[in-house]
Amino acid sequence: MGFSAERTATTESRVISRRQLLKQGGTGLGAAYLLSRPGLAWAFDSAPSQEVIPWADPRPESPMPDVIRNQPVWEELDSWITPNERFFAISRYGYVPELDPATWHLRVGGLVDNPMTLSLDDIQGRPHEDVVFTLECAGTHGLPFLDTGIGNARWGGTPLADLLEEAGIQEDGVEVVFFGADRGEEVVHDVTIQENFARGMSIEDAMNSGALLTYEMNGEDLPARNGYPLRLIVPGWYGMANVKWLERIEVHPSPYMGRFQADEYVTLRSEEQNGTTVWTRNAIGLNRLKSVPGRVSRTDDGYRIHGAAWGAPIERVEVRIDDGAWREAEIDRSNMAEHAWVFWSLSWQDASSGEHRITARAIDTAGNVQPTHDDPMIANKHTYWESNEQVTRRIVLG
Ligand SMILES: Nc1nc2c(c(=O)[nH]1)N[C@H]1C(S)=C(S)[C@@H](COP(=O)(O)O)O[C@H]1N2
Ligand SMILES: [Mo]
Repeated sequence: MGFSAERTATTESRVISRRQLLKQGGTGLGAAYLLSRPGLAWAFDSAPSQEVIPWADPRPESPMPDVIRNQPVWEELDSWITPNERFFAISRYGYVPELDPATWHLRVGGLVDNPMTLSLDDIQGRPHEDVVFTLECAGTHGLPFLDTGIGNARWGGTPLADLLEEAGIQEDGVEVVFFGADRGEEVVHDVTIQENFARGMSIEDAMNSGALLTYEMNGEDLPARNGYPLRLIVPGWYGMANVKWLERIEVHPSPYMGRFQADEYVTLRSEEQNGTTVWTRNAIGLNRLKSVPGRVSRTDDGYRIHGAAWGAPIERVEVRIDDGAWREAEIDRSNMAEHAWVFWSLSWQDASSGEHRITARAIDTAGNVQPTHDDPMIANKHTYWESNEQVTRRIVLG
Protein backbone atom coordinates (compact mmCIF):
# COMPACT_ATOMS: atom_id res chain seq x y z
CA MET A 1 0.00 0.00 0.00
CA GLY A 2 2.99 2.25 0.53
CA PHE A 3 2.65 5.99 0.90
CA SER A 4 -1.07 5.81 0.34
CA ALA A 5 -3.34 8.76 0.89
CA GLU A 6 -5.94 6.73 2.82
CA ARG A 7 -3.56 6.21 5.70
CA THR A 8 -2.88 9.86 6.30
CA ALA A 9 -4.56 11.92 8.99
CA THR A 10 -6.34 15.14 8.10
CA THR A 11 -4.41 17.67 10.14
CA GLU A 12 -3.65 21.02 8.53
CA SER A 13 -1.11 20.91 5.75
CA ARG A 14 2.08 22.87 6.11
CA VAL A 15 3.33 22.07 2.65
CA ILE A 16 3.53 25.13 0.46
CA SER A 17 2.32 24.46 -3.04
CA ARG A 18 4.42 25.27 -6.02
CA ARG A 19 1.83 27.81 -7.11
CA GLN A 20 2.22 29.72 -3.84
CA LEU A 21 5.95 29.39 -4.21
CA LEU A 22 6.05 30.86 -7.69
CA LYS A 23 4.03 33.82 -6.46
CA GLN A 24 6.77 34.51 -3.94
CA GLY A 25 9.48 34.27 -6.58
CA GLY A 26 11.87 37.10 -7.18
CA THR A 27 12.09 38.27 -3.59
CA GLY A 28 15.79 37.45 -3.46
CA LEU A 29 17.64 34.79 -1.55
CA GLY A 30 21.39 34.67 -1.05
CA ALA A 31 22.65 36.06 2.25
CA ALA A 32 19.22 37.36 3.14
CA TYR A 33 18.06 33.77 3.34
CA LEU A 34 20.23 33.02 6.36
CA LEU A 35 18.54 35.75 8.34
CA SER A 36 15.07 34.90 7.22
CA ARG A 37 12.29 33.20 9.10
CA PRO A 38 11.14 29.84 7.68
CA GLY A 39 8.28 31.36 5.74
CA LEU A 40 10.60 33.73 3.92
CA ALA A 41 13.00 31.04 2.77
CA TRP A 42 10.79 30.10 -0.13
CA ALA A 43 12.03 32.11 -3.05
CA PHE A 44 14.24 31.84 -6.07
CA ASP A 45 17.72 33.24 -6.08
CA SER A 46 17.29 36.29 -8.25
CA ALA A 47 20.65 38.02 -7.93
CA PRO A 48 21.11 39.83 -11.28
CA SER A 49 23.87 37.63 -12.73
CA GLN A 50 22.34 34.46 -11.25
CA GLU A 51 18.79 34.42 -12.55
CA VAL A 52 17.40 30.93 -12.07
CA ILE A 53 15.30 29.59 -14.93
CA PRO A 54 12.49 27.47 -13.48
CA TRP A 55 12.10 23.95 -14.84
CA ALA A 56 9.27 23.45 -17.31
CA ASP A 57 8.24 20.17 -15.63
CA PRO A 58 7.25 21.12 -12.08
CA ARG A 59 6.45 18.26 -9.73
CA PRO A 60 2.80 17.35 -9.30
CA GLU A 61 0.99 18.42 -6.13
CA SER A 62 1.46 15.86 -3.34
CA PRO A 63 -1.68 13.88 -2.47
CA MET A 64 -0.36 13.40 1.08
CA PRO A 65 0.62 16.75 2.62
CA ASP A 66 0.61 15.32 6.15
CA VAL A 67 3.11 12.61 5.27
CA ILE A 68 5.51 14.64 3.12
CA ARG A 69 6.20 18.09 4.56
CA ASN A 70 8.37 21.03 3.73
CA GLN A 71 9.67 19.85 0.35
CA PRO A 72 11.79 22.54 -1.26
CA VAL A 73 12.17 22.75 -5.04
CA TRP A 74 15.46 21.97 -6.74
CA GLU A 75 15.71 25.51 -8.10
CA GLU A 76 16.31 26.84 -4.59
CA LEU A 77 18.82 24.29 -3.32
CA ASP A 78 21.95 26.39 -3.63
CA SER A 79 23.70 25.59 -0.37
CA TRP A 80 25.72 22.42 0.26
CA ILE A 81 24.32 22.25 3.78
CA THR A 82 20.54 22.33 3.56
CA PRO A 83 19.23 24.89 6.05
CA ASN A 84 16.87 23.35 8.61
CA GLU A 85 14.04 25.52 7.32
CA ARG A 86 14.34 23.92 3.90
CA PHE A 87 14.83 20.31 4.97
CA PHE A 88 12.06 17.94 3.86
CA ALA A 89 10.29 15.82 6.46
CA ILE A 90 8.41 12.53 6.31
CA SER A 91 5.85 11.41 8.91
CA ARG A 92 4.51 8.04 7.88
CA TYR A 93 1.67 8.28 10.41
CA GLY A 94 0.77 11.75 9.18
CA TYR A 95 1.56 13.75 12.32
CA VAL A 96 4.50 15.22 14.19
CA PRO A 97 4.68 13.97 17.81
CA GLU A 98 5.15 16.80 20.31
CA LEU A 99 7.60 15.51 22.89
CA ASP A 100 8.33 17.40 26.11
CA PRO A 101 12.05 17.23 26.94
CA ALA A 102 11.20 17.53 30.66
CA THR A 103 9.38 14.20 30.70
CA TRP A 104 10.86 12.47 27.64
CA HIS A 105 13.25 9.55 28.21
CA LEU A 106 15.14 7.07 26.11
CA ARG A 107 14.82 3.54 27.40
CA VAL A 108 17.39 0.90 26.46
CA GLY A 109 16.27 -2.63 27.18
CA GLY A 110 15.57 -6.11 25.92
CA LEU A 111 18.50 -8.53 25.87
CA VAL A 112 20.99 -6.28 27.64
CA ASP A 113 22.84 -6.72 30.95
CA ASN A 114 22.25 -3.13 32.05
CA PRO A 115 18.88 -1.68 31.04
CA MET A 116 18.98 2.15 31.08
CA THR A 117 16.63 5.08 31.20
CA LEU A 118 18.28 8.28 29.95
CA SER A 119 17.11 11.88 30.01
CA LEU A 120 17.99 14.33 27.24
CA ASP A 121 20.57 15.87 29.61
CA ASP A 122 22.12 12.43 30.17
CA ILE A 123 22.45 11.93 26.41
CA GLN A 124 23.80 15.41 25.78
CA GLY A 125 26.36 14.85 28.55
CA ARG A 126 27.86 11.89 26.69
CA PRO A 127 30.77 12.18 24.19
CA HIS A 128 29.76 14.34 21.21
CA GLU A 129 30.30 13.51 17.56
CA ASP A 130 29.17 15.11 14.30
CA VAL A 131 28.57 13.67 10.87
CA VAL A 132 27.64 15.41 7.64
CA PHE A 133 25.19 13.10 5.93
CA THR A 134 22.87 13.52 2.98
CA LEU A 135 19.58 11.92 3.94
CA GLU A 136 17.45 10.71 1.04
CA CYS A 137 14.00 9.20 1.29
CA ALA A 138 14.05 5.93 -0.66
CA GLY A 139 10.87 7.06 -2.45
CA THR A 140 12.49 10.12 -4.03
CA HIS A 141 11.74 10.29 -7.79
CA GLY A 142 9.96 6.91 -7.65
CA LEU A 143 6.99 8.89 -6.36
CA PRO A 144 6.55 11.70 -8.89
CA PHE A 145 5.41 14.19 -6.23
CA LEU A 146 8.50 13.46 -4.10
CA ASP A 147 11.46 14.90 -6.02
CA THR A 148 13.32 16.71 -3.20
CA GLY A 149 13.09 14.03 -0.52
CA ILE A 150 16.73 14.81 0.13
CA GLY A 151 18.83 17.18 2.21
CA ASN A 152 22.31 17.46 3.63
CA ALA A 153 22.87 18.34 7.28
CA ARG A 154 25.52 18.20 9.97
CA TRP A 155 24.02 15.88 12.56
CA GLY A 156 25.34 16.11 16.11
CA GLY A 157 24.93 13.53 18.84
CA THR A 158 26.55 10.65 20.64
CA PRO A 159 27.78 7.33 19.22
CA LEU A 160 25.26 4.49 19.42
CA ALA A 161 27.95 1.80 19.69
CA ASP A 162 29.34 3.16 22.98
CA LEU A 163 25.89 3.21 24.54
CA LEU A 164 25.20 -0.36 23.41
CA GLU A 165 28.59 -1.38 24.76
CA GLU A 166 27.63 0.00 28.16
CA ALA A 167 24.22 -1.64 28.01
CA GLY A 168 25.96 -4.97 27.32
CA ILE A 169 24.27 -6.87 24.50
CA GLN A 170 23.62 -10.44 25.58
CA GLU A 171 24.74 -13.41 23.52
CA ASP A 172 21.31 -14.33 22.22
CA GLY A 173 20.61 -10.83 20.86
CA VAL A 174 20.43 -10.67 17.03
CA GLU A 175 18.91 -7.25 16.33
CA VAL A 176 18.75 -3.79 17.80
CA VAL A 177 15.27 -2.31 17.32
CA PHE A 178 14.60 1.45 17.37
CA PHE A 179 11.12 2.69 18.26
CA GLY A 180 9.79 6.17 17.48
CA ALA A 181 7.03 7.85 19.48
CA ASP A 182 4.65 8.07 16.49
CA ARG A 183 2.13 5.29 16.20
CA GLY A 184 -0.99 4.16 14.45
CA GLU A 185 -3.44 1.33 14.15
CA GLU A 186 -2.36 -1.67 12.10
CA VAL A 187 -4.22 -4.85 11.31
CA VAL A 188 -2.04 -7.96 11.25
CA HIS A 189 -3.88 -11.11 10.19
CA ASP A 190 -7.16 -10.28 11.97
CA VAL A 191 -5.62 -8.60 15.02
CA THR A 192 -5.77 -4.82 15.40
CA ILE A 193 -2.70 -3.41 17.11
CA GLN A 194 -1.14 -0.05 17.96
CA GLU A 195 2.24 -0.01 16.27
CA ASN A 196 5.04 2.52 16.58
CA PHE A 197 7.25 3.46 13.65
CA ALA A 198 10.19 1.14 14.27
CA ARG A 199 13.18 -0.33 12.50
CA GLY A 200 15.48 -3.22 13.31
CA MET A 201 19.17 -3.40 12.52
CA SER A 202 21.67 -6.23 12.84
CA ILE A 203 24.00 -5.94 15.82
CA GLU A 204 26.89 -5.77 13.38
CA ASP A 205 25.36 -2.72 11.64
CA ALA A 206 24.36 -1.09 14.92
CA MET A 207 27.93 -1.37 16.22
CA ASN A 208 29.89 -0.62 13.03
CA SER A 209 27.90 1.76 10.82
CA GLY A 210 28.93 4.93 12.63
CA ALA A 211 25.35 5.42 13.82
CA LEU A 212 24.72 8.38 16.11
CA LEU A 213 21.90 9.22 18.50
CA THR A 214 21.47 12.82 17.38
CA TYR A 215 19.90 15.85 19.05
CA GLU A 216 21.39 18.51 16.77
CA MET A 217 20.87 19.40 13.14
CA ASN A 218 23.21 22.07 11.75
CA GLY A 219 24.09 23.15 15.29
CA GLU A 220 20.52 23.67 16.44
CA ASP A 221 18.08 21.45 18.32
CA LEU A 222 16.41 19.05 15.90
CA PRO A 223 13.28 20.67 14.46
CA ALA A 224 10.11 18.92 15.69
CA ARG A 225 9.34 17.53 12.23
CA ASN A 226 12.87 16.09 11.89
CA GLY A 227 12.74 14.10 15.13
CA TYR A 228 13.01 16.33 18.23
CA PRO A 229 14.37 15.57 20.77
CA LEU A 230 16.36 12.55 19.52
CA ARG A 231 16.75 10.62 16.30
CA LEU A 232 18.95 7.86 15.01
CA ILE A 233 21.28 8.77 12.15
CA VAL A 234 22.82 5.91 10.17
CA PRO A 235 25.23 7.50 7.67
CA GLY A 236 24.90 6.03 4.18
CA TRP A 237 21.47 4.48 4.70
CA TYR A 238 18.22 5.52 3.06
CA GLY A 239 15.87 7.70 5.10
CA MET A 240 13.68 5.06 6.73
CA ALA A 241 16.58 3.69 8.82
CA ASN A 242 16.99 7.08 10.51
CA VAL A 243 14.28 6.68 13.15
CA LYS A 244 12.92 9.97 14.51
CA TRP A 245 11.30 10.80 17.88
CA LEU A 246 13.28 7.94 19.38
CA GLU A 247 11.91 6.57 22.67
CA ARG A 248 13.09 2.98 23.00
CA ILE A 249 16.02 0.89 21.87
CA GLU A 250 15.60 -2.84 22.40
CA VAL A 251 17.80 -5.82 21.69
CA HIS A 252 15.67 -8.65 20.29
CA PRO A 253 16.36 -12.38 19.86
CA SER A 254 14.95 -12.49 16.29
CA PRO A 255 14.54 -10.12 13.33
CA TYR A 256 11.94 -7.39 13.81
CA MET A 257 8.96 -7.68 11.43
CA GLY A 258 6.97 -4.45 11.94
CA ARG A 259 5.15 -2.73 9.08
CA PHE A 260 8.00 -0.35 8.23
CA GLN A 261 10.49 -3.20 8.25
CA ALA A 262 8.85 -6.18 6.61
CA ASP A 263 6.04 -4.66 4.51
CA GLU A 264 6.86 -1.13 3.46
CA TYR A 265 10.55 -0.71 2.72
CA VAL A 266 10.82 -3.68 0.42
CA THR A 267 11.86 -3.68 -3.25
CA LEU A 268 10.12 -6.12 -5.58
CA ARG A 269 11.98 -7.33 -8.64
CA SER A 270 11.20 -9.90 -11.30
CA GLU A 271 13.59 -11.72 -13.57
CA GLU A 272 13.22 -14.30 -16.31
CA GLN A 273 15.07 -17.51 -15.43
CA ASN A 274 14.76 -20.47 -17.84
CA GLY A 275 11.36 -19.36 -19.06
CA THR A 276 9.97 -18.71 -15.56
CA THR A 277 9.44 -15.34 -13.95
CA VAL A 278 11.24 -15.34 -10.61
CA TRP A 279 10.23 -12.68 -8.08
CA THR A 280 12.26 -11.34 -5.17
CA ARG A 281 11.43 -9.02 -2.25
CA ASN A 282 14.40 -7.45 -0.54
CA ALA A 283 14.88 -5.00 2.32
CA ILE A 284 16.13 -1.52 1.46
CA GLY A 285 19.35 -0.45 3.13
CA LEU A 286 22.24 1.56 1.74
CA ASN A 287 21.90 4.59 -0.53
CA ARG A 288 22.49 4.12 -4.25
CA LEU A 289 24.56 6.07 -6.76
CA LYS A 290 22.52 9.00 -8.02
CA SER A 291 22.68 12.53 -9.42
CA VAL A 292 20.13 15.19 -10.29
CA PRO A 293 20.17 18.33 -12.41
CA GLY A 294 19.20 20.92 -9.78
CA ARG A 295 18.84 24.31 -11.43
CA VAL A 296 19.87 26.29 -14.46
CA SER A 297 20.96 29.89 -14.01
CA ARG A 298 21.69 32.60 -16.53
CA THR A 299 25.27 33.85 -16.47
CA ASP A 300 27.05 36.70 -18.25
CA ASP A 301 28.04 34.40 -21.11
CA GLY A 302 25.19 31.90 -21.28
CA TYR A 303 23.81 29.48 -18.75
CA ARG A 304 25.14 27.23 -16.01
CA ILE A 305 23.61 23.91 -14.97
CA HIS A 306 24.02 23.05 -11.29
CA GLY A 307 23.29 19.75 -9.61
CA ALA A 308 24.13 17.24 -6.91
CA ALA A 309 25.46 13.66 -6.83
CA TRP A 310 25.61 11.20 -3.93
CA GLY A 311 25.13 7.60 -2.82
CA ALA A 312 28.73 6.45 -3.47
CA PRO A 313 32.15 8.12 -3.73
CA ILE A 314 31.72 10.26 -6.85
CA GLU A 315 34.43 10.14 -9.52
CA ARG A 316 32.67 12.06 -12.27
CA VAL A 317 29.35 13.56 -13.27
CA GLU A 318 28.30 13.87 -16.90
CA VAL A 319 25.49 15.91 -18.38
CA ARG A 320 23.63 15.45 -21.64
CA ILE A 321 21.61 18.18 -23.29
CA ASP A 322 18.87 16.86 -25.56
CA ASP A 323 20.44 13.98 -27.54
CA GLY A 324 23.93 15.47 -27.53
CA ALA A 325 27.21 14.02 -26.30
CA TRP A 326 27.86 13.59 -22.56
CA ARG A 327 29.78 16.57 -21.20
CA GLU A 328 31.86 16.36 -18.04
CA ALA A 329 30.70 18.63 -15.22
CA GLU A 330 33.01 20.33 -12.74
CA ILE A 331 32.73 18.91 -9.25
CA ASP A 332 33.02 21.33 -6.35
CA ARG A 333 35.38 19.45 -4.07
CA SER A 334 35.68 22.33 -1.59
CA ASN A 335 32.72 20.87 0.29
CA MET A 336 33.07 17.15 0.79
CA ALA A 337 32.29 14.52 3.40
CA GLU A 338 32.22 10.74 3.17
CA HIS A 339 28.43 10.49 3.37
CA ALA A 340 27.48 13.79 1.77
CA TRP A 341 26.47 14.81 -1.71
CA VAL A 342 28.83 16.73 -3.98
CA PHE A 343 27.67 19.75 -5.95
CA TRP A 344 28.62 19.95 -9.61
CA SER A 345 28.07 22.44 -12.41
CA LEU A 346 28.52 22.77 -16.13
CA SER A 347 28.88 25.87 -18.24
CA TRP A 348 26.31 25.86 -21.08
CA GLN A 349 27.26 28.50 -23.59
CA ASP A 350 25.83 27.05 -26.79
CA ALA A 351 22.24 27.06 -25.55
CA SER A 352 19.61 27.91 -28.14
CA SER A 353 16.23 29.32 -27.24
CA GLY A 354 13.34 26.88 -26.98
CA GLU A 355 12.81 23.68 -25.07
CA HIS A 356 15.65 21.42 -23.90
CA ARG A 357 16.08 18.20 -21.95
CA ILE A 358 18.88 17.96 -19.40
CA THR A 359 20.04 14.59 -18.07
CA ALA A 360 22.77 13.91 -15.51
CA ARG A 361 24.60 10.70 -14.66
CA ALA A 362 27.07 10.01 -11.86
CA ILE A 363 30.03 7.63 -12.10
CA ASP A 364 31.54 6.36 -8.84
CA THR A 365 35.19 5.66 -8.05
CA ALA A 366 34.64 1.94 -8.76
CA GLY A 367 33.50 2.82 -12.31
CA ASN A 368 29.78 2.14 -11.77
CA VAL A 369 27.52 4.34 -13.87
CA GLN A 370 24.18 5.57 -12.54
CA PRO A 371 21.60 3.34 -14.28
CA THR A 372 19.35 4.39 -17.11
CA HIS A 373 15.63 3.70 -17.15
CA ASP A 374 16.30 0.53 -19.20
CA ASP A 375 18.94 -0.92 -16.89
CA PRO A 376 17.65 -4.28 -15.53
CA MET A 377 18.11 -3.04 -11.93
CA ILE A 378 15.51 -0.38 -12.72
CA ALA A 379 13.47 -2.02 -15.46
CA ASN A 380 12.89 -5.18 -13.38
CA LYS A 381 11.88 -3.19 -10.31
CA HIS A 382 8.16 -3.02 -9.59
CA THR A 383 8.12 -0.73 -6.54
CA TYR A 384 8.92 2.96 -6.29
CA TRP A 385 11.75 2.68 -3.75
CA GLU A 386 15.43 2.96 -4.71
CA SER A 387 14.68 4.85 -7.93
CA ASN A 388 18.20 5.95 -8.71
CA GLU A 389 17.84 6.03 -12.47
CA GLN A 390 19.13 9.05 -14.39
CA VAL A 391 16.89 12.07 -14.04
CA THR A 392 15.92 14.19 -17.07
CA ARG A 393 14.46 17.67 -16.60
CA ARG A 394 12.87 19.94 -19.19
CA ILE A 395 13.52 23.64 -19.52
CA VAL A 396 12.39 26.39 -21.88
CA LEU A 397 14.87 29.16 -22.64
CA GLY A 398 13.74 32.54 -23.93
N1 LIG B 1 9.62 7.81 13.93
C1 LIG B 1 9.70 7.98 12.61
N2 LIG B 1 10.93 8.02 12.03
C2 LIG B 1 11.05 8.17 10.70
C3 LIG B 1 9.90 8.29 9.87
C4 LIG B 1 8.63 8.27 10.49
O1 LIG B 1 7.59 8.39 9.84
N3 LIG B 1 8.57 8.11 11.86
N4 LIG B 1 10.07 8.41 8.51
C5 LIG B 1 11.31 7.87 7.97
C6 LIG B 1 11.49 8.18 6.56
S1 LIG B 1 10.58 7.27 5.47
C7 LIG B 1 12.42 9.09 6.13
S2 LIG B 1 12.72 9.34 4.50
C8 LIG B 1 13.18 9.92 7.10
C9 LIG B 1 13.01 11.37 6.76
O2 LIG B 1 13.73 12.18 7.66
P1 LIG B 1 13.31 13.71 7.79
O3 LIG B 1 11.84 13.74 8.08
O4 LIG B 1 14.15 14.29 8.87
O5 LIG B 1 13.60 14.34 6.47
O6 LIG B 1 12.75 9.71 8.44
C10 LIG B 1 12.53 8.35 8.76
N5 LIG B 1 12.30 8.22 10.16
MO1 LIG C 1 11.39 7.71 3.37
